[in-house]
Parts: sequence; structure tokens; C-alpha cells
Amino acid sequence: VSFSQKTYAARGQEHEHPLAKQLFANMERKKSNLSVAADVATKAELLLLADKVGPYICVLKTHIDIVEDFDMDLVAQLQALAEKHDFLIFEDRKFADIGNTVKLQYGGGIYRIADWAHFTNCHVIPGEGIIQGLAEVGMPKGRGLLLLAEMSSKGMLATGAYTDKNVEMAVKNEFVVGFIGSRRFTEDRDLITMTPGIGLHASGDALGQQYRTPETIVTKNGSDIIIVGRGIYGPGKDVAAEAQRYRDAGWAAYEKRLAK
Ligand code: 5BU
Repeated sequence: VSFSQKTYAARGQEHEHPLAKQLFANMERKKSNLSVAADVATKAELLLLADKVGPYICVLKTHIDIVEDFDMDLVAQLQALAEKHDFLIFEDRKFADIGNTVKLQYGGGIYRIADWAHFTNCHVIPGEGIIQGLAEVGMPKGRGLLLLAEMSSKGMLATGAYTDKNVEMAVKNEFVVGFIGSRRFTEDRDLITMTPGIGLHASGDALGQQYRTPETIVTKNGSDIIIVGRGIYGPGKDVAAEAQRYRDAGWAAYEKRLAK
């Protein structure tokens, strides 16, 4: 039986990676496979958004380098909100350099990503050394890595043999807990797929983003987590109401998948 036919709860119990276990348990507890992409420019906006969507999400996805007044107090406050609302943090850093460099970028610098982000991600364009470099920093801290097997944007080049290579590398590297992509990629190991480019109404934006529905991505394609940004906090939106709506839509799509 395919992993996409199993419940998140069962997958959590069977999983060998403590972080994946934690994530699946969280999803089951909150009845949520929703991650919010918090692309806002200030500390105050990020904290307000996280507090509003917190009850409805399993994962908060950040782009920490967008925040113009970043400081370590932001991290402390985000961690407090993660505790309060019971969610995990994913820094969508998209590392893409040689192993030695990404080690420095992941563990140090201004952001010290490995100290607070449960998940981060990378392109495998430099080869497998990037995974090894990140693993040296992240594994001792119990973190997990997602490989960018596909992207959501128009004309993206992660296809075919390149996507297959991502899958191959993911299966054999224990630091890897999953993918960014549009579907379930393998049955060789229970790797989690998170999918950005989710929208209930818009079909895209002016810069190449393409949106698909939770039904297509979760029910049909077997992806596990939907990532939603502007669909939830775009102009004029009631953020908490939209978060709840996407949470319900994502969970309904998952239940429909189980019933298939
Ligand atoms: P949106 O507002 O729902 O379009 O935001 C999507 C978010 O997901 C945004 O933070 C992007 O950086 C991120 N993203 C994406 O859109 N597509 C991808 O393939 C990857 C990340 Br990887």
C-alpha cells in the first residue's frame, strides 16, 4: 500500500526520523496539512501573521532574509509562537553552493538558520556534497532537509532526469526528509512532499507563479503539505478566516485521498 494511502498518524508512528514523526503527529493533532508562506517585510508583520495563522498550520514557512529589521529577538518570538500554537518552522533558504560554503551559510552568518528552523531546503545542482555539508550542521541538531525536486513556476527547469536525481539522492541520505514538488515521488522511503503554488481562486501571478488546488495536489497527486502565501494574506483578506479555509480544504483533500 502506497504511503499516500496511509494516515499521517500511521506514517508518523512508522517513521524512523524523529522530525518526520513530530511533523506527522502535529498534522494529526491539528487536523492540518497547511503551511503558510510568510513573505512579509517586517518583524512586526511576521509575528502578527504567525500569531493569526498559528492555530491552523502545521508548518510556518519563512524567508528570513526578506525581513528588513531582522534580529535574534525575532527568532525568539517566533519560537515562542511556535510553542504557543504548536507548529514547526521551515526556512525556505534554497541553498545551492558547495558543501563547505552551505555549511557556513546554514550554521552561521546573521541568521543562524540551523539553530531555529526545523526544516530547510536545497537545490542539488552542485551534486551530493551540498547534502553532506548541510547534514554536518543539521543532523546533530535534529533538523531535516527537503530537496527541490520541482518548482511551481512557469518554465522551471527541474524536470525529468534532474527530478529523478533528486529522488535518488533523497532516498539514500538520512538527513533528507522530503521534497518540494507537486506529487509523491517514491515508495522506497516515506519522504514528505510539500507543495507551494497553491490557490483556491487565482491561477497565477504576473511573475510566473502558477497555482493549483489542494484537490489536484493532495487528492490526485499524493502530495502531503500545501504551502499557501498570498491566498491567505493578500490585499483585503481576513487572514484567520482564509487560513481556516485553506486548512479545511487541505484536510478535506487528504480525507478524500484516504477514501479513494
Ligand atoms: P504565494 O504567495 O502562495 O505564491 O507564495 C508561494 C511561496 O512559496 C513563496 O514564499 C515562494 O518563495 C515559495 N515557493 C514557490 O512559490 N514555488 C516554489 O517552487 C518554491 C517555493 Br521551491
